[in-house]
Parts: sequence; C-alpha cells; structure tokens
Amino acid sequence: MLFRQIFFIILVLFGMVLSGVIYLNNIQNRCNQQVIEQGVIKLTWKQETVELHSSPGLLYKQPSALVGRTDVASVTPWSAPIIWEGTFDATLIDSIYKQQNLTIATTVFALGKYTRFIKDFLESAEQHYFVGFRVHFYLFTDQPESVPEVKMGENRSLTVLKVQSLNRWQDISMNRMEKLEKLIENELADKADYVFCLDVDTMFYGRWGAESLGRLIGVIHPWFFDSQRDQFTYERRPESLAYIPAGEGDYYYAGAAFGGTLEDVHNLTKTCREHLNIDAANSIEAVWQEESHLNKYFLLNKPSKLLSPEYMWRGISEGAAPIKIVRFANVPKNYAEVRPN
Ligand code: UD2
Repeated sequence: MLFRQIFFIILVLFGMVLSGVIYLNNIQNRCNQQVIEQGVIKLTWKQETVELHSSPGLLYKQPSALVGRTDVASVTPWSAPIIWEGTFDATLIDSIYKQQNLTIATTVFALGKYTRFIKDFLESAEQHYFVGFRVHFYLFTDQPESVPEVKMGENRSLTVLKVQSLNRWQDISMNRMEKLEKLIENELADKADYVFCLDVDTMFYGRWGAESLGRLIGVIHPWFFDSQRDQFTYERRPESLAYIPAGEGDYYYAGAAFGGTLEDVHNLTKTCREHLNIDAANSIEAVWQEESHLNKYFLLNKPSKLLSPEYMWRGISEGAAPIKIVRFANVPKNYAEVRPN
C-alpha cells in the first residue's frame, strides 16, 4: 500500500516537472518567434484585387473557342498563358487595364560603357512600351552625368540612381537582383502595381503593353525556345543553388526581362540574391550568373504568365518562323569592347 502511495506521489511530481519543462519551452519558442518577427521587414503592397472589367459597348473581333495560333503553344502545362502575336486583342486588353489606374515601375541598369544604350532604350520605350499607362523608369548608373536628355510623355518619368562602378560584368549583371530587391523595399512597395527589370542593350520595335501584366512574368529566351531541355544552359553543378539536373526544367528563361507584381518580384529577387550570396560564399558562380538562379526560381515557382521571345528577341534583323513581330530585341554590341572585363 505504502509502496503504491509513494509511486503515485513520484508519478504526480514527475508529471508536474514535465509540464513545467514543456511550458518553459513553449515560452522560449514564442519569444524566438517574436524576435524573428521583429527582424522581418513588414512590407505593405499597393495591390488591390484585379477585376477584369470591360466597358459596355466596346467593339472588338469575336474571340473563337476553336481557332487560334496552331504553330506555337499558347499555354503551359500548368495553365499559364504564353503571349504571342495573335493570342490577345490589344484594344480589349488596353481598355480593361486602363480602368485600373496602374503604375508600372521599370528598372534598367547602365554601368560603364553601357550608358551608350540608354538613349535608344528610353526613346524607343516612349514609342512602344506601355503607351498610355503611368510608367516610372528607375535607371541605375555609375555615371549620372552621362544620362542623356530624353523627352518623356505625360505620366511617364525617369529617376536616375547612382551606384558604384564594378569591375566585372558578371557582378554588374548579378547585382541587379539585390538593387531591385532593395528598391522594392525602400521605394516601390506601396507606390507601383507592377515592376519589370529589363536589359539596356536593347530597343523596343513593337507594342509591349498590358498583355504582359500578371503576378509573375518570365520571358522565353530567344536562343532556346525550340531546344530540348537537356540543351538548356542551366547550371549543371550540384554545388550551386542554381543546379537543375538533366531531365528537369520547363523552358529556358531570359535574364534580360522579367517582372510581375511587387510582392512576387520581391520574393524572386530576394531568393535569387540570397542564393547568389550563398554560392559566392561557397566559391561558386553559376554558369549564367543571375540568369541561372532565375531559371531555378522559375522551375520551383512557376510564372503565372510567359512572354514569347517576341518580348526579348535576338536582334531586329534576325528572323525565325514563329516570330510574327519583334517587340523588344538586343542591339548589336561588341562584347570585348563594351564590357569592363
Ligand atoms: C545574358 C542575359 C542578361 C544577363 C546575362 C547574365 C539575355 C538576352 N541576356 O546577356 O540579361 O542575364 O546574360 O550573364 O537574356 N551591364 C552594364 N554594364 C556592363 C555589363 C552589363 O550596365 O558593363 C548591365 C546592362 O543592363 C546589360 C545587363 O547588365 O543589359 C546584362 O549584361 P549583358 O547584356 O552584357 O549580358 P548578356 O548579353 O550576356
């Protein structure tokens, strides 16, 4: 009897000690969580729910449920549209999106000799890029004094931001992820609805408009739209965080153009910047720098809309069967002459 009582008391004491330990542990976890939460920058986004309102009486060509482009794919296996000429009606789509009073931020980088590309980039953007929408360009350069005077249209503006010069073109290209991440945090979060990041050694030749808007936008690279996935120049070394093994991958996306809503692009740039830093700490640089990390990101976080290579073409004088219109293309450059290394 006495033995049973002693056993019962020990059991109760053990229970009390155990609950105490669990309670203290919980409190500590909660404190950690609070500390972690304090360290997180809470960003508020401008976005409202996007409704696709159409104006009464608007006339446009009847859409067909049967007839469309048959020479290209206009949808991905995860049901995201792929935008080609002939897959959208410009009048209809402009009318829908103009009602939303949008601001489209666009970043472009011109360091070293790449300042020579600014004028044509901006002047051609005035002709073709989101015409009739509020567009705010953010130009990052190490030589603000050499930014040419470009007449901007109504509701369009340019902010020049000085950055330090870098000795390697690879660093200039990769650094864009961090610069865009910080710009979104410090400047854009509650000001713009969408953001695009574009290469500067380019020009606009045709319409680039509201058909390109969406949550997360990738552009199919002009040199790989007809390649097998094992020919894609993904990073193939497992030591890099950009690694994509043979047999995996959807498309090969261009590093020269990507975009989306502020929240989604912030997540993309933050992840790529973190992965670039981890790779650097492990003394590895992905084969195509931030473009390799972008491709890994898009493999795991599928874009909600893809733009065909019309939106990042090889050059205005280059042709290929499915390209009915060149909207945005690289301009010729002598790599050895323009790059710092
Ligand atoms: C590819 C990508 C590019 C980037 C790069 C990564 C395409 C069509 N192009 O282009 O986006 O992912 O590979 O390695 O997808 N820059 C300067 N000053 C310099 C060097 C670069 O400002 O001295 C900036 C500039 O905005 C330029 C961008 O970095 O447009 C990319 O550099 P690039 O055009 O020389 O890279 P490229 O042609 O190899």
